[in-house]
Amino acid sequence: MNRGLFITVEGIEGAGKTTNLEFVRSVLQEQGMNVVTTREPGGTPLAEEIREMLLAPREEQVSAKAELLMMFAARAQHLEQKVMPLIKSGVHVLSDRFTDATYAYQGGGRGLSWDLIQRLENIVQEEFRPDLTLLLCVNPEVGIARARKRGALDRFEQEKLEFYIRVQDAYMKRVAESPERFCVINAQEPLEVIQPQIRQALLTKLSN
Ligand code: T5A
Repeated sequence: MNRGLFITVEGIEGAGKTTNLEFVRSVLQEQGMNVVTTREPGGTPLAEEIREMLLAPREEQVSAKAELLMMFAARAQHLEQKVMPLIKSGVHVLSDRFTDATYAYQGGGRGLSWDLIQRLENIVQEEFRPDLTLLLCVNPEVGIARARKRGALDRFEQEKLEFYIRVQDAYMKRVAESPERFCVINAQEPLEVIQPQIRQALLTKLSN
């Protein structure tokens, strides 16, 4: 049996990941692919509990290393209990965020070293990496304004603009490191403009 593909969607707050996830799923299903969607941090009951701890605003300063380890704890659980069994059974998995977000937020945003993240990535994931990543890019000011319209802010949404600029820069560094894996979309345009572009980019990558 062929192994399923692991496809991830990335971008800063308000880039439109959640909005476009269903669209991406529909494009893949049109191609006859059996797709399950999931998200990080989260995706299993325990990993969702870790997500709640990570996102809750709190008085106590959260150590960047504690945050990093919690992201990877949630990821280890998600991979072992959900993602890998699906992929091994031939199902394609589409995830709202994965380890590129760790490089972007804990690396770019919090200033932890690429090397530290890479070591944890190797421990938790071994050789496993996404087959394809859709990166939705928006100007951080636009993304934050979109996300803030929704009301109560989580711990990451309370960061300053400079934080998201560093996050966005770190995403672009990831693209430069493995350009063959990424589809980069300018997500600043309205959905009716960007969704045909997403469709085309996905179909091109999948046919390669
Ligand atoms: N995190 C995560 C880490 O720090 N390290 C990690 O390793 C991982 C995995 C998770 C948080 O955890 C952090 C990053 C995050 O801060 P999350 O809920 O996954 O949180 O991510 P958020 O980015 O907070 O999710 P958002 O919902 O804010 O962003 P989305 O999903 O990109 O945006 P979406 O689709 O909800 O859209 C936001 C609003 O914009 C509108 C939508 O209608 C919606 O109202 N919109 C558009 N409007 C106009 N034109 C477009 N093209 C639009 N696209 C969307």
